[in-house]
Amino acid sequence: MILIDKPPHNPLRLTVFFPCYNEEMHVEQTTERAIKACRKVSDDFEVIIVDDGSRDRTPELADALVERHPQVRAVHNRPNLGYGGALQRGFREASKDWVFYTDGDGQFDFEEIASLIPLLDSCEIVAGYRLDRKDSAVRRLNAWAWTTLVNTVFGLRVRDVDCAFKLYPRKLFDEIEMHSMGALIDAEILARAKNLGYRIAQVGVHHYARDGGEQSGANIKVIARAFVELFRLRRKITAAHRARSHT
Ligand SMILES: Nc1nc2c(ncn2[C@@H]2O[C@H](COP(=O)(O)OP(=O)(O)OP(=O)(O)O)[C@@H](O)[C@H]2O)c(=O)[nH]1
Ligand SMILES: [Mg+2]
Repeated sequence: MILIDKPPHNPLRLTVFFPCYNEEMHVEQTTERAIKACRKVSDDFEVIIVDDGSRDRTPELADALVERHPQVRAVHNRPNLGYGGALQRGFREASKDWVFYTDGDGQFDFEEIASLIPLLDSCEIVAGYRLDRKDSAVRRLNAWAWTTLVNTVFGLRVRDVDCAFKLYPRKLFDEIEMHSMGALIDAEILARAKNLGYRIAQVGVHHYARDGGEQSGANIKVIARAFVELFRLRRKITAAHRARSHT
């Protein structure tokens, strides 16, 4: 077994970030909820709003939140880099030992971070899975097929690969490269972490219907891009694994 040198989780030094693309309806409430939940689990935390090239009022609202809350930072991708580009930015900007992300549109409950932390006693990564996913039957079926495909291709055993509710040790992001700019980003991080020997625990979390704003997660372009990236990524990861085994 590979032993990972992981930072302490008691006390928990925590970065929480969430990507926002045209989330003017949600960014304020999401930030307030993030701060409230962080206060309950950490004395040393930061909240990062990753504005991904939004064209609505998200950027100004995010900058105003920074003025109001000393724990909050805002970073702006210009132009929009896509979901994967937004997550990459959040992981690269994180400065605390542990980094948690979720969506910026209120579909998850930050308070459930507390249920991830005890699992760090026995693993290095905690991935959520949606207990009662509030999406259409077609999207749920697609997500099941996608998770099955990703698990098969990368030898993973995750229940809900794209669930935006995960906690990682920040040092992982010094050890891996990230290339996915689209929806494949979750699979890429988990697959690369697994190859380095990181252990993944899983916990059920609640999921809420999106209450407005722009819906785009089921966009056909997003799905097509994820498929193309999946097979490219498999080639890259296999090559990286071979190179490591020869050194
Ligand atoms: N769609 C999309 N979301 C982005 C992008 N960059 C950041 N995000 C954020 O990523 C999060 C997830 O995107 P969502 O569009 O909510 O995806 P989803 O939850 O699968 O699907 P719906 O909410 O049903 O559209 C949200 O907080 C978005 O604001 C981007 O380029 N496209
Ligand atoms: Mg959403």
